[in-house]
Amino acid sequence: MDDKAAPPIAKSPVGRRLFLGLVALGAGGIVFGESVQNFASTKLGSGLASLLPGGDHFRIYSVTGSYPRIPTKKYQLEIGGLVDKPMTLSFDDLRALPSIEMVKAFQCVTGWRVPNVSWKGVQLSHLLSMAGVQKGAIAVSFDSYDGTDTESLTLDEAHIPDVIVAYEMYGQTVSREHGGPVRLVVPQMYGYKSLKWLKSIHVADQQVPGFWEQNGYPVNGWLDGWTGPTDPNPNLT
Ligand SMILES: Nc1nc2c(c(=O)[nH]1)N[C@H]1C(S)=C(S)[C@@H](COP(=O)(O)O)O[C@H]1N2
Ligand SMILES: [Mo]
Repeated sequence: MDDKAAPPIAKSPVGRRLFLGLVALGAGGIVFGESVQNFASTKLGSGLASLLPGGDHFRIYSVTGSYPRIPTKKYQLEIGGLVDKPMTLSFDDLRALPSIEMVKAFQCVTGWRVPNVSWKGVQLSHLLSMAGVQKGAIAVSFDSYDGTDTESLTLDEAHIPDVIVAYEMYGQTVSREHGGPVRLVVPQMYGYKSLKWLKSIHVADQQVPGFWEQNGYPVNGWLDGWTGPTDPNPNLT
């Protein structure tokens, strides 16, 4: 992989260290969208130790090195592409839809795994049936408010019941650093499929590999049946 192809990447630190630990790859350097200095103050204040890597704890990732700030009042989810009824949903619209709650392990390719994460959100399959998937569609693409990360699922994968558009994590609105207010959660696949700061859902007649896949990760991110290297692209993680 040519390093120049990779955008600036955070080297998987936690909290403020994410901001401080950014590594620029390639000649372009980094343009910061906004400061992230206070992003996790509540959590850090209430238990720094619980966020440190090494145990059963999340590491916070952002391929852009910053975290979009999206107030719930301004949040919008676009659904379009090969659908009968393209739509834009607000945070309140999403919350008003039938929801599911689930408790699942969350696992990153790099080896960390968090058991028993509770999520609440709307099944992707429900959103797809609301929008009305048209003939010829075979895949779904996802864009992030970070402007860089993208993901994709086959239409069949998108209909798996535990694939959700999540707005709550551990009983609270998904936090900014975890991709809030709304992120995708695909529990049966590696974490990179669970796109944070979800902006849009696009139904299509072809599957376009997402950001991580363009950087060496398998398009098929199933936890079972992983045949790739433990860390397909250490530059990214
Ligand atoms: N927008 C966006 N979504 C993303 C990522 C990212 O860098 N940007 N990283 C992915 C990876 S590799 C993992 S393991 C999880 C990590 O979720 P967390 O940051 O909430 O721990 O988010 C995934 N979704
Ligand atoms: Mo990951």
